Amino acid sequence: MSSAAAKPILYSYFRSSCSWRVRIALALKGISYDLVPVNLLKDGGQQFSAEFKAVNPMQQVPALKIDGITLSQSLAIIHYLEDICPNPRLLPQDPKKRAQVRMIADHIVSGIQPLQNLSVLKQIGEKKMEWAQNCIASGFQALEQILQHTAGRYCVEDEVSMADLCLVPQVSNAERYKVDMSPYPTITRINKALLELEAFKVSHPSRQPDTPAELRA
Ligand SMILES: N[C@@H](CCC(=O)N[C@@H](CS)C(=O)NCC(=O)O)C(=O)O
Repeated sequence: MSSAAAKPILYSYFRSSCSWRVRIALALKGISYDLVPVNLLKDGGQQFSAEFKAVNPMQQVPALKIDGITLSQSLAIIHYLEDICPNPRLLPQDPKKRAQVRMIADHIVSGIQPLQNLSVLKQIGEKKMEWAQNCIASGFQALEQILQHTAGRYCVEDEVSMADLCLVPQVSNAERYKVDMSPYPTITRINKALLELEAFKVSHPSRQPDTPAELRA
């Protein structure tokens, strides 16, 4: 991103875990941006408006307008930010560790979050709480075992990586759906350590321009 370039615009919803991943990356890399809130519940869901569909045909947040292109898919956005702004790096140099970071990120991004996304829970109806708990719990059982082999202070050893950007928002979803976290001590420990970092604090759902007053920290 050149200094003369227009400020990026992030389409985000305060409580969206996928938006939070990108907000963390932007904060870590010190990229300032304008935020356009997309309320996923108001007016039947502002993601379904014609205006937003023109931004992201998938009708999901996040989307980022940057350097003359519009990107959706949080991990694709994070990879672009990594390419244009490599410091601090969010992928380790070592190929094995890089693969572990990608494995953990994919596990959350493809294997857990989509199963408990709003549009799926709407279809599930009355049993949505139980459904979300089961999806997250079975994903976390596997993740806990994986992290026992890969983790240091964070998901893969001691360097904050893309895996961590996916972990914290997913734990927040777990808390929201009242998942019992006691079987996952490694996930809980890493989440706590990450939440102490400034980039995770400023991007937190409780501190966004569209956070309702009653949920503000
Ligand atoms: N794979 C996409 C998923 C995006 C996604 O599921 N976004 C959710 C919020 S976290 C959403 O916009 N949901 C709207 C809906 O389900 O109607 C990504 O990583 O960005």
